[in-house]
Amino acid sequence: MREISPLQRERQAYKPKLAGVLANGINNIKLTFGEKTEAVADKEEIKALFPHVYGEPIAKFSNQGSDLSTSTINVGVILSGGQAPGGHNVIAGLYDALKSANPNNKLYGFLGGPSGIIDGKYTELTDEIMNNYRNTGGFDIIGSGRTKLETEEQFKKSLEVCKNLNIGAIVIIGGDDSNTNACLLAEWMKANNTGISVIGCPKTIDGDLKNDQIEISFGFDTATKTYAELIGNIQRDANSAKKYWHFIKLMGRSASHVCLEAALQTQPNITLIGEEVEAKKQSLDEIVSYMADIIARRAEMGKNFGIALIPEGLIEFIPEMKIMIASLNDLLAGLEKDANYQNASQDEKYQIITSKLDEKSAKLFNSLPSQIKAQLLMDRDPHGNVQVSKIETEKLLIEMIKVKLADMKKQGKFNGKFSDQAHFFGYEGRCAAPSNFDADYCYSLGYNAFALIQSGLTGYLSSIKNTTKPASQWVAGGVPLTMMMNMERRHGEMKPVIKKALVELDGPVFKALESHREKWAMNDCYIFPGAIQYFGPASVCDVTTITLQLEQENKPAMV
Ligand code: FBP
Repeated sequence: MREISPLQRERQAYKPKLAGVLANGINNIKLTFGEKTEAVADKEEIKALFPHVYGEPIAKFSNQGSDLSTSTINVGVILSGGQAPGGHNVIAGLYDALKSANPNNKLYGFLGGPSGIIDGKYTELTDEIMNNYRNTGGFDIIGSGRTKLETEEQFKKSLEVCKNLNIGAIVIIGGDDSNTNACLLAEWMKANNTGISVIGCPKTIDGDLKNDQIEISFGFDTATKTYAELIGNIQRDANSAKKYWHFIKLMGRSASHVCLEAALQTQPNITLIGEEVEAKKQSLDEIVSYMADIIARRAEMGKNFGIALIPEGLIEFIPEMKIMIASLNDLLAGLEKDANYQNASQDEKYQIITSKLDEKSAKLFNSLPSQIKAQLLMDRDPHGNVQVSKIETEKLLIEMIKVKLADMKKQGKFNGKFSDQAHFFGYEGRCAAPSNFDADYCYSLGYNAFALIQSGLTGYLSSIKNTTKPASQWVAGGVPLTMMMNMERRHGEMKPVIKKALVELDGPVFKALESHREKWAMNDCYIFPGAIQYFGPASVCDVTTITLQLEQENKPAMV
């Protein structure tokens, strides 16, 4: 018998709330279609690359009848990319829908991410396995991975595996890159008349897989609440000891939603938002000056402590860095098979790189501490992304601020003390036990994915809307994946990918931060949110993120 904590035992008994329209059971759902759709940008290129799944209409479920297929089906499920709280509940929702439709249906979990379907590594999910993972964090039920699905050979191997297991549909649970995989696979499966459909589910703690049709990606709610708890605890420590400046880097590779939400929940002294840095074309030096100024002004008030939140992806938003990183990406893609470069020492590598960069980027690269240089040259992930979680931006800023403050001291502009602590919160939140919101939302996403499959759809993303309302009012349907795609440069080539949603600087969420941050900089308005609550009043346990409330209802929420 597995040993589990008392909380996990209680949580296993939790029955996630289903979106209203799905709550009458899988055999009481009818599909309706909206207008045909277009890609968000680069329409012609996307249409040409996805001729069989492009432009399908938005799908919506109602209870006005029932027209879903009742035939027996085996489904394969893949967890893809970084972990996000609630993934197990997506699988639980899919499993329960599939079994309630027909107990002979089977669900196969492919092991270790997309590579599982290529290599034929799988397990059949059973009641016993599933029950051990309900309402738990993590992706360990079947594991995850970041393999990019794109070659003919990979697709053919996947088809072979599916044929052996008599699989009629595949569900890919992932972020923008993983759902790009889903779209490529759906296109290939349809183009080759395999009869296998592919449905995606929107996952990522980063919160950047969202648009008019997808209100939130799962995991964002739990992860941000977990980080907010930790930040609140540190704020209380800082406010007690009054001796450290805490620099806290928060995950979110390409967008600053996590940092923004955590800031609204905790009200720290400094919050950097990458999208703002880019819009204002701020240089690294300007960011350092902005932070040093707040540190000096607080020191004048006798406050030699504070909290600064830094988004993980900051470095790629600083225009000069962005240009340099884009050149590095192309250069490194070209040097992948260059034995001279691969066998060179670290210092020689820096020289080779510097000789190939333009003058400005070379100068910037050389000005960075060698640790950061090495981190910038690390392998890209299989989708071509820089591994920003490994770049210690918080430490880079601390070092640069020390130099700036020393200079300000000489000029009589800083008379305080600066003692630093660096933190990085990322992995701490990605496998937390899902909040009630994520538990319910994920279960509905998975259940809904099966409804999309039995409607005969392919190349769709499972969509649950109206999420700031009680689950009984949630709306269920599907969004064509091609609708979210555009062309972007990856590994030195233009590729079709799902467009990431960045923080909108004229949107209500950023405006809420902007209107408060000067007050939060000087006064200590810290909020201590405490741990996620699973049992208790709905006003505590079921409340959604401030981001979601502001985006969907423009409600002032806590701020
Ligand atoms: P996904 O986009 O796959 O959801 O992952 C996001 C993320 O958590 C980022 O915030 C972070 O930069 C990255 O994963 C870290 O990746 P890894 O788990 O490979 O270290």
